[in-house]
Amino acid sequence: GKGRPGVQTQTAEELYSKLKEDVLTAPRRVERRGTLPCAFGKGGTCCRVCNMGPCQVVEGVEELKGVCGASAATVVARNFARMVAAGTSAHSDHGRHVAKLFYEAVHGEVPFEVRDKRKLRVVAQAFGVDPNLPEGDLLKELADAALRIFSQQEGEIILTHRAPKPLLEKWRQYGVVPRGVDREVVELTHRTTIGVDQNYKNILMGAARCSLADGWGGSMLATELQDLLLGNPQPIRAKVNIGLGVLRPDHVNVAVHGHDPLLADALAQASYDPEIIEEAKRVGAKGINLSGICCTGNEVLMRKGIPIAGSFIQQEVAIATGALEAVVVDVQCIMQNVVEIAKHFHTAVITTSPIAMMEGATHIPFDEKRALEVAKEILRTAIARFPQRDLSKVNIPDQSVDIVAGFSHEAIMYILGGRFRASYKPLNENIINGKILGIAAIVGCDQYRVNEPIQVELAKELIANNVLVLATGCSATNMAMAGLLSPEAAKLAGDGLREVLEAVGCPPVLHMGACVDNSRILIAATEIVHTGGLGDDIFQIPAVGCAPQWMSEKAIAIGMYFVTTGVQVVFGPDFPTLGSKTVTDFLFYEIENYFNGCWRVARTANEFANIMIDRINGGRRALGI
Ligand code: BF8
Repeated sequence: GKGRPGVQTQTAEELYSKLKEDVLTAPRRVERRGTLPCAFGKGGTCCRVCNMGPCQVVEGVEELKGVCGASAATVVARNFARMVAAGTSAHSDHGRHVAKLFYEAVHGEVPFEVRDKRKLRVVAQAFGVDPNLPEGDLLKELADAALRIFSQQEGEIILTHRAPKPLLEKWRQYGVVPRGVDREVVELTHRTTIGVDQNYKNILMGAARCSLADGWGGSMLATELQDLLLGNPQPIRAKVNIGLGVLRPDHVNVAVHGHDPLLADALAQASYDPEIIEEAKRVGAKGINLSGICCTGNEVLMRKGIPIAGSFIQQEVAIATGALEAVVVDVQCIMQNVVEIAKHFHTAVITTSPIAMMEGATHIPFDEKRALEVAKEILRTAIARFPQRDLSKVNIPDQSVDIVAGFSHEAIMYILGGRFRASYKPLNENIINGKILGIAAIVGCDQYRVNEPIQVELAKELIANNVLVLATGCSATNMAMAGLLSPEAAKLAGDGLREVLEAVGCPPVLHMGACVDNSRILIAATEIVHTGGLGDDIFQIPAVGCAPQWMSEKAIAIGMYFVTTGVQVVFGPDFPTLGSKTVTDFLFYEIENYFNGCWRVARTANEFANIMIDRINGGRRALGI
């Protein structure tokens, strides 16, 4: 920051435009490619599933069906379903990694201890394990039950039984209760290959079932087991900084980027190791400074209070500070361009996963059984880069903001209801009496094709209208950087919401974690239903969700499981089915007749807010409140 020796104080924007002069950055690639992405791909009407094509398909034009005769509806539904399958596989493969580690941990192969016994019993019950078993047996049965979430060939995966009864019955009625994640993903990939499922509705119902295997399966499992292994997030009262300004000019700076908190946890431990600190001092640094990027950032922020350097769109500019010795990546949302940018600086890009290698990066495989050892090796690689830091290139923007994060669904319950009568009752009451109009989740990515801070504008508008905002993923990071995650931001709220927030010292936007932690919202919604007064199914809660700058297939999987759970979900600035009116009408309107949830698309903060507040008001009217 200002006054720190050897550090200039350009803003992140200035830094980025300077970087753009030397190297092709992602925003510059957007400029160069023109403003419009491929029209057929964007609308979902490019069919690439066989070698008679690829075929561009136009709805309603016989001549422009696929060579095989595939209609636009079939092609669009297939492409959409494949996005759901890919998104589900990403969250769930992350979950599998956690489940495997959990299995190894309870069988004594990796040291660990579950501190939160209450949560252990709740999770055991959710996985169908008798919570009164002796702890050793309980853990082993839980580990087996967790692995079944992936491998179960027939019948309903047990976590779906956490849903409110009427919702589960609806899912049963329409045949979308998922079997094991692996089966659902494989089947959906199969049925969308050439010449298999050609009924768009049937394909979309398949996508609905697969998405539930994500939300009420792989993602939920990842969240719950990570909480047991690493600790259940609690609001970190001590303020945490967030933004590029968290990089320190006098430390070896290491950014953890990706999605796996296990790696980040090991790096955090290693960074406190006296031996490592001594080695850092030997090269002239004061120590190791760890920060996070993307969802790994959210994970370590929620549980450890480690600061976030940036969201998805800041991964290049973080390196351009010239003060980053290493970016340590695992899986998901890591841009190939990172290596190109790093070439212009002294930064090491270190890959750690056998399924995510990058040309030009250093590969140090992460092995949980030797976690601390590997973490030290990674930090030593970073320390070795410190003497190569070019002071004339160091530019740490003086941008950082204080926030409060760590709102697991349990934490929200404690804050609202107090430690001894933790419940959602006060929240329900405040929704019923109208102090809180409703609940909105602003989740998902940020990306280079949208320049306006839509999440922030939208959140402000919702808060001003007494809507409590929940956030995860890169949207949470964006709102954090705008100051909306500090209790002082309660002053932006309408009178009713402000009164509630100020009574408990809560920010108006509650950071619930990474993208897999959207499953926390499912559990919170279920608790709200069970608490009473707001209907007996999730769709009746005056609540709505959105992902204003989504870019990853993962976001589509998340949106689909919320829709199938009964929530209206608004995406923007584009939606991948717009090339077929038939499919879009189904997902936007007809699907509501099955699951009471539906999709919408919006482009500006205002459009988002109007749709979302309308939905919340509609929900209130239906409840008669
Ligand atoms: O899972 S919000 S850009 S980092 S996909 Fe990626 Fe999107 Fe960020 Fe995390 Ni989620």
